[in-house]
Amino acid sequence: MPKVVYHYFACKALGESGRMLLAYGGQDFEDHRVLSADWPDFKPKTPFGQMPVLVIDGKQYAQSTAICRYLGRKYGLAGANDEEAFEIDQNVEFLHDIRAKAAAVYYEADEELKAKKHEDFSKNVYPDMLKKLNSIVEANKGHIAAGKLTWGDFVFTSMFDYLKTMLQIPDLEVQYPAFKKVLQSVLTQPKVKAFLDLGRPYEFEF
Ligand SMILES: N[C@@H](CCC(=O)N[C@@H](CS)C(=O)NCC(=O)O)C(=O)O
Repeated sequence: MPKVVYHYFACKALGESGRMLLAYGGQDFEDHRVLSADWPDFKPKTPFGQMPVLVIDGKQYAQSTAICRYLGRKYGLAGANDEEAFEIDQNVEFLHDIRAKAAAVYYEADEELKAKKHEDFSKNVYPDMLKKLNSIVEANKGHIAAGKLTWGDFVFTSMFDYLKTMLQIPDLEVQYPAFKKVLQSVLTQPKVKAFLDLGRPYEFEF
């Protein structure tokens, strides 16, 4: 087995997916949770000044989607053919589109503008996107793509709390019960569950 180290903040967001995929694949790995106080020193040592970073036998790889796609391929979670793989990519890109829209509002520094944008997006942007995502999940029997468990489900599960915070919709899974199925499909995987049951601490809520 290769020697694997995974660097990410002590939170879920864009990085828990990689941890859960490594656990799913039964890969022994060093789960290095970088505390925010240590980040300024660590940042210049990463390929793009961001995390997650996956290190395999001493070689660093970055970009969360590329990491998840790679691990998905390795562990049989990347679709049965090019078209299924394409569909996973497509729907994961859509998840990131939702995340990016909501993050642009959430991180707006001007509080007045932030409130205005939130009101606008909550009326004119989020409902359509979330309804579309809900239809995708329903059509895929509780999954992000391909009608079965794929690495896309791990991406969704990892970023779910982050998404709820950015969208400012704390009951997102109540409004869209199909989303719970995606979460369950990942969180009930025995090796993922065993890994999460280790109870490694988080520094941030999402
Ligand atoms: N496109 C990159 C974005 C990674 C990213 O935004 N990472 C954030 C944490 S979620 C980060 O490292 N932030 C610290 C910084 O930019 O200094 C990916 O998907 O991996």
